Amino acid sequence: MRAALKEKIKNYALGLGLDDVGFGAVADYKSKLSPRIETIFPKAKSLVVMTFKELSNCESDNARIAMGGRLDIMEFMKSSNYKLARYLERDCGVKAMSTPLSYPLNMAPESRFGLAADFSQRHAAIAAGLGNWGRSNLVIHPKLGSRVLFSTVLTEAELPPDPPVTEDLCIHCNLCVEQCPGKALDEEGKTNEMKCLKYSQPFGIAGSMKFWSKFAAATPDEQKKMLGTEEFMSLYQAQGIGFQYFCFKCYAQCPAGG
Ligand code: B12
Ligand code: SF4
Ligand code: SF4
Repeated sequence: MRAALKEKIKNYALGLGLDDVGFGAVADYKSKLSPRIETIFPKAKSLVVMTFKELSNCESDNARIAMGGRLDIMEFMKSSNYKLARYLERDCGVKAMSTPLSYPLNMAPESRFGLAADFSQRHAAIAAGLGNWGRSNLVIHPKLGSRVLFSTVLTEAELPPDPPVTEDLCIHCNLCVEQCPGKALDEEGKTNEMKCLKYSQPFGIAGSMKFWSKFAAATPDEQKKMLGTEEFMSLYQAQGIGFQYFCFKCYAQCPAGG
């Protein structure tokens, strides 16, 4: 009965056109920094984790083309999230909740101003047997490699979990560490978030704070000039589209998997 429901859900999810789907038990979700799943959805028993392979856009040195590919995949992911959760509720008769694949994030100090998500997609992927940690701190999928994104639907249905990936998929080539422009991966098992952010999101929150502090201290004439700069326009654009990544190196260049 549970196995049949799992199969039905799996077929539906794969039919959406995504690349892989895994099932995990809530008890196997082991994120130290994110809140317990019970605080989000008390009846949740299973995680249905979807895997999406990113296009080659992320290899491009053109930051707009690279981010354009990310925006495309995020749209597909959000729609798949909603469709799968709705399928569980409407067609399978079980409660389900989608989880954000990136934003919104909790901006309170205890969540490190948005750096610890309410739900960790990497820990969910590991619980659902979709991969394990690489030296980059990204989750490597056995067939699809590092260049994948994850999104999860939580459900009250008890679905048989998939076996964990136990082998080390990272080939320890050290490319991610060497190629990181921000030296954010030097310490094993830890991403220096501030160093990563400086390179990967130059027009993110830190860039915004820098600009607006300068703006506040400027004369009206200087302010007028500042609003005509590439810096302001870039901040405006990054905010308009949610955020804009300028670096995909650890993610796009990893040779593991497949
Ligand atoms: C906030 C965030 C960021 C922040 C902070 C990153 C961070 N250290 O957590 C910043 C902006 C820096 C960032 C950068 C990137 N991100 Co990001 N990010 C997120 C987000 C929204 C939340 C992450 C979170 O909650 N972190 C806090 C908790 C979970 O981290 P943690 O418990 O401390 O675990 C960390 C370490 O302790 C360590 N770790 C924990 N347990 C273990 C166990 C072992 C054995 C090892 C070795 C390590 C290890 O790994 C973690 C990474 O530092 C997630 C989406 C989501 N909701 O999950 C995407 C997500 C993690 N990001 C993703 C990506 C792709 C990126 C970037 C490549 C940017 C880009 N251009 O796309 C870089 C990669 C940086 C890197 N190599 O670590 C993907 C990763 C996919 C994958 N294949 O693993 C995610 C899952 C988005 C998604 N929906 O798929 N990100
Ligand atoms: S780039 Fe090399 S060292 Fe880094 S995660 Fe991939 S396989 Fe591992
Ligand atoms: S996204 Fe870029 S800056 Fe951030 S850890 Fe990866 S390679 Fe380094």
